[in-house]
Amino acid sequence: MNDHQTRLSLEDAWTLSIDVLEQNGFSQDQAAAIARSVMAAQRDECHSHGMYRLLDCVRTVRYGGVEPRAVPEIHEKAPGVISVDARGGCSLLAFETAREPFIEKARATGVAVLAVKNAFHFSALWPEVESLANQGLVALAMTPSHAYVAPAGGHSPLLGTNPIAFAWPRPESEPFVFDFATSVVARGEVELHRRAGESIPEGWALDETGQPTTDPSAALAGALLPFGGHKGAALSIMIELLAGPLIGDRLGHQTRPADGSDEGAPQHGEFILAMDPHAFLGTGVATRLQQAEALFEGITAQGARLPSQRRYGARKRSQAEGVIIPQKLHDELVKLRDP
Ligand code: NDP
Ligand code: PYC
Repeated sequence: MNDHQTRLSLEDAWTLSIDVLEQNGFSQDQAAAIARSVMAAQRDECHSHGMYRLLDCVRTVRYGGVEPRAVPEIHEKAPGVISVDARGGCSLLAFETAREPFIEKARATGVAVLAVKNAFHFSALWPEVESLANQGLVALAMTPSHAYVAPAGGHSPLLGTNPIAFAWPRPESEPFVFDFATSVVARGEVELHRRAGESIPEGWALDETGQPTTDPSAALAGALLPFGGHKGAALSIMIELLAGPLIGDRLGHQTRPADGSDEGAPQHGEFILAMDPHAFLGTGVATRLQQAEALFEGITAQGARLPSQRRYGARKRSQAEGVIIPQKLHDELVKLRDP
């Protein structure tokens, strides 16, 4: 920890988050769902979607981009399809509202999709898929975010940063989980570099004229690049299609980001798929989960790490020692709590 940072217990960080949200108009339920997500991210040291995102939540409610007291509404669409209308509120309470019926559906039908619609969506996806894997399900989630990313070979923002997250239950440890943007990094990471006065690595972004840049402000005004060139871009397009037109919601370029810039509605959708291994394997689930363990052991035996390994380590550390956030962020949050 350095002089520009402050340490908070998990309890104090939780209380500060809730107070900031409720003071700025979010209902108790909306605030709690948002705080659970940003606190999980802060605890696991996923800084780009941790407490810093509370600033976006307040900014968005102030310009009218989110309905802070929305009550989500569940719709049964088909035996394996459930939809939850966030009604302009945050995606997080919509997911939480639909989570139990979704799990029941996945268990009853073997495979189920949850379509979250009309949601202000700012969060990391891993808490959602991890929570499903903790119930023994295999889960995949994706959302189209906003037009921040140039297509491979292009020069202007069109695709979202479009994250994809996957979780696999493990018999004797936390689930295997990955969750990443299909841009080289999440835009939040570029924003954190800008706030810290640091340049970004080459290969992350283009400026407004389509030239490569290492200046985070120029990158935020320009376009991020997809990871892996045409491969990341194709995955990103798939995410736009599944979490947009397929579920009856918007593409990334039809939305407006949290800062209220650009035309369009601030809300969009999320697509979540859950698969129950029992439907595929019956009594053979334990054997097959053990087979998967051999793959994980093979990876770590080479000295490589599993996605989520760092995060679970950070979780243990934060549970013992609390979280560290920039002093500047703490001051900004206190100001939002005590206007
Ligand atoms: P990263 O590029 O940091 O990738 C994160 C994933 O890769 C994690 O699962 C991480 O595991 C894993 N990982 C990182 N390094 C390694 C390694 N060396 N070996 C194995 N696995 C590794 O994240 P992004 O910047 O792309 O995305 C960050 C977050 O932003 C995500 O949670 C995403 O959901 C969120 N996001 C949300 C958006 C939205 O619209 N709501 C839009 C875009 C992004 P670990 O955590 O253990 O390090
Ligand atoms: O970090 O790219 C991002 C992002 C977009 C929307 C929410 N997070």
